[in-house]
Amino acid sequence: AYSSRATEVDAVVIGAGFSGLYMLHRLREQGYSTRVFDAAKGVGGTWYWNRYPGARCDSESHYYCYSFSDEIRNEWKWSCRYPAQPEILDYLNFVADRLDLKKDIDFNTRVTAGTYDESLHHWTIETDTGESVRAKFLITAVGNTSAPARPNLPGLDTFAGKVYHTALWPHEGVDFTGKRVGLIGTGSSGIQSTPMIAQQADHLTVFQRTANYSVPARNHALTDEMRREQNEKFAELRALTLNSPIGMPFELPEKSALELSSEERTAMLDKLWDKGGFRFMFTSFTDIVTDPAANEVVAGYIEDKIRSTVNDPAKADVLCEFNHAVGTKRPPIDTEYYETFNRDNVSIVSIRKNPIREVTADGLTLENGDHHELDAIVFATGFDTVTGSILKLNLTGRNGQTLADKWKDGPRAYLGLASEGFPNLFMITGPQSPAILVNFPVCIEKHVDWVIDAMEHMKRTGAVEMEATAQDEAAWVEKISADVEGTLMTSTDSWYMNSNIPGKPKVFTAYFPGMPSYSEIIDEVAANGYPGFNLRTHETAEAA
Ligand code: NA7
Repeated sequence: AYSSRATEVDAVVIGAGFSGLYMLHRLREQGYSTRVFDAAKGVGGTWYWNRYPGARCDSESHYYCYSFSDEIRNEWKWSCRYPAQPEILDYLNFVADRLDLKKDIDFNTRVTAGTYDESLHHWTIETDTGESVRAKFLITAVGNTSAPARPNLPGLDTFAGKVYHTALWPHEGVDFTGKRVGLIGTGSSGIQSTPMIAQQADHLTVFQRTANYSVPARNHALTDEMRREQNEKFAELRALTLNSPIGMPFELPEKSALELSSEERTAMLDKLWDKGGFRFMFTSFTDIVTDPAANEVVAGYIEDKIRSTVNDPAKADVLCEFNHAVGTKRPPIDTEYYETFNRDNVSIVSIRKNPIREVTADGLTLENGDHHELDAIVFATGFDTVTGSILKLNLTGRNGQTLADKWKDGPRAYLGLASEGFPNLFMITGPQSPAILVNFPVCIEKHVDWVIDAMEHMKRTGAVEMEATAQDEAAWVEKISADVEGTLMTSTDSWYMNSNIPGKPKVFTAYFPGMPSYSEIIDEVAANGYPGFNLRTHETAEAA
């Protein structure tokens, strides 16, 4: 099939998830010849790989989807408030088929390198299928949680049982019946899969390094009536979405937790706890991640809920062994996570002060010598987030500089979209954009549309090269850190802080003030002829 494909195109897009699919659609609409590569066998990105039991979206279905097409929105019916992974994957397949996108995607194909040629102004993209493709533009649509990370536990290769990672889950599923399962990690993936694995396994032991603060999702089926209402209110909800820092159609919080009496606070939190999901964190108070006292109010409330849910005080103690401020790591939402610890076949082990020393043939041993016999180990240990998936592409820009080298002290991405030294490279949901703090489709659509506008601008003005300036990029990088200074976000090791994996430089990796002000900034850049970028024609490029 490859021989029929063009080896010189306008654009190469890497990734066929939410970002890559919409990017391909827009590029094609504008008449750019495009090739898309994805290592998976199908579309879906994150939703292709993360097939662990319980995997589901934490944004509600009616806004965790594309907004660009009324037809697509009207034709698709979500079954519930928070759809599970198979349904989201079905949706992305539906969109890809509806727009006839798959014919331009090379599946089973991993990009192994990309190199910019300064004299010819194009990228050469190499793949593990031996292809080499030239493109004027290289667009990464590789997501932020796409490079699974697994700690190198000594002895893991001697383990006689099965080893899984939530993000690399076998497509045929896993049957844990009769098995003693150890699950490492209590982020969203661990918290979603724990209740499901517990229902099947003979025994489940959750190994927790960091106690998390989870809030009930309160998932439910959607009735026709509910869907009709969501559709009728689409414009109103969309306006709320675009006005929201996190890109969700929520009313913004108005008051500091500290302005309210203790009864008022509790009443507010009770109401939101019952509603479920992200509203609890994001519509309660204005100052949860800026004021330690406000933070303590919310953390204390969650702790009370955990202690009143979990019957065994010893288990509750472990689940409440908090060592970070609530909201400074990605907040999980759950379906019966804490309730699951009331089952006799589920235990929780703190590995914070007593880490895993080694894996043996029949289980794992902690530092203090405690040994846990296991038939299977599930790593819910997350990802080399944000930069991992981009750096894996082995990109080399101007003057032979690699992106890995340029980003050795942390990502440097002007507007979260481009990087100096890497002309005509655009990153959808790139580092230092708000993406990881925002309902992804909102940021994705914004980025894709912005990139298309930039390419159209180049076409109109005869530019062949668009490159961020070192100066404006430096100012942006500085702003990213300055914006979170003084907040609690910097107080924790988290993947927001690039510090979930040993050895990565600890820097905040997102634009913090939220989607609306970010959109304003990048819209203004577009409206003003792209200040902060050098736009070169053939002639000026040669002169430079
Ligand atoms: P996360 O949120 O990064 O969670 C990973 C979890 O694994 C977290 O509890 C980590 O503890 C734990 N972890 C990581 N490495 C280790 C080692 N070496 N030993 C013990 N425990 C470890 O990943 P998820 O897959 O849950 O979620 C990723 C995103 O997907 C999520 O934010 C949503 O956007 C959906 P730590 O907190 O680092 O101490």
